[in-house]
Amino acid sequence: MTRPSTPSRSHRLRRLVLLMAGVLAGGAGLVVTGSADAGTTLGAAAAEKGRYYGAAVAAGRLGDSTYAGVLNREFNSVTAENEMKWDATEPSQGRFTYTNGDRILNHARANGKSVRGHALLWHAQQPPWAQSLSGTALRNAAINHVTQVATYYRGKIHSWDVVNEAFADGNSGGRRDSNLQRTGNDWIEAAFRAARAADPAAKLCYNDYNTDGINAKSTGIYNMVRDFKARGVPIDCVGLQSHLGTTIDSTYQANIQRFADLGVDVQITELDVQQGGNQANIFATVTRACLAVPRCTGITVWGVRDCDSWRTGANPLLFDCAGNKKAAYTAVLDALNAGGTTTPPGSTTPPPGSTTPPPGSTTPPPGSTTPPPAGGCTASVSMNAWTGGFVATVRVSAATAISGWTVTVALPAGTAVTGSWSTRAGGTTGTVAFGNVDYNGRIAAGGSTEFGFQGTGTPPAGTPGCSAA
Ligand code: 9MR
Repeated sequence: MTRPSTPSRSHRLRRLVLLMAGVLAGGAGLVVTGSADAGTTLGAAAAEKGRYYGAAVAAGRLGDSTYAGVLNREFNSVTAENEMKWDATEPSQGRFTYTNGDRILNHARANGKSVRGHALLWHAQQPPWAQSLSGTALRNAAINHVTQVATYYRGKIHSWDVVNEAFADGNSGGRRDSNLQRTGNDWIEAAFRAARAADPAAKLCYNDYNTDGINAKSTGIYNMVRDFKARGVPIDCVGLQSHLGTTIDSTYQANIQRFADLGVDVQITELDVQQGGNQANIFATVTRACLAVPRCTGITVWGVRDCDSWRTGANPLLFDCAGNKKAAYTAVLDALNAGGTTTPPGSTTPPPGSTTPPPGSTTPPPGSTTPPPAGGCTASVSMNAWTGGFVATVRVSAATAISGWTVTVALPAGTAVTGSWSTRAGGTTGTVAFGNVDYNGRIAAGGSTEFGFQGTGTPPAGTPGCSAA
């Protein structure tokens, strides 16, 4: 088991924040942007900021009603803690087993949650047969593993940790020695290319620990990502695990920002924090740092309750063993609900205080004389398409407060929806109605939320319909 070295081991809150963005000079009009209603769960609050808030899930715990209750209520993204790793999915060479991975995936999808895939290649948790291979035989087996697993889950995984923990600790800034590394320094890019070919819709991430600030290890990874971007190696995001002790690096946010500046998303992938005097503050600091960087698209905590954590005795999570919310939970929720966020790319809602719609916005410009229909909702789409497939991110905006929504999308003939997140899809072909899930139906006046779907075929064109409840 790899342990990072750093850790020593209701009521409805309703704060409507209306931001008067300013009166445009020359009497052009009054511009008012309102933040969304405060979210009452982690997932809802994060969704209102265009992010996800997820948890690592163990298939064996899904039958625990306290565990499942907290998971279903609070989180809108899920990562399989162990069930999609190499030893779990290919226990003998060429024989693939997805039973436990599918249990987690199906639970997540049935409850409207997106799924992070973790992890295609890693030096740890390899099946014994792979540990005994080397050279070309291991390289071929590894790439085949990436291809098979990413193909099996094609269209169902929001982001894949394609390669996990390949850099060395300490000051070298170089790669970790491993059987995979000994197949040649290009093993990481080979894995990313194979993953892209197998699942073009998934965001492909490099994931590591002790990278939670600007240091030699994170700089080594930064240099690799910069090189990949320069040479066109497909990489979409960097995962910062963030297994934290009792302090947080003062360069935590700056480190996220420098990766974002390379043109990749950043995801906080395995957050947990040693319980102690600063736990709640550190959780809040991580949350604020992510919200401050537009390309930081989500946070995952590494487990649901303290007793579910791999860090026995550290009590590093947001819920106690009985499923009660801890002070750290409230700190995170408050940070998510506070103003001052930045809007991730693809979003069509201007950040609070903005008077200029982002490029590609389909919402009326400030000062427009055609407001959205009173009492209703509008939907706008950001489309990422390639030959044969697409991923659509849909923003649902409400002019006045609503308590539910349905977005209808007309798909061209031959096009089919293969997956969706933060919504319930009523069908896969023709005109498909996408309804809200429990945590994102309620939108305050002037607020918005996001969901997504992916599909095969030609992407739908035009503006979807939106009806509010
Ligand atoms: O939480 C996981 C634990 O149940 C496993 O025993 C362990 C085996 O290595 O892996 C843990 O998850 C790790 C994750 O996959 C990668 N980053 C470090 C995590 C904690 O060790």
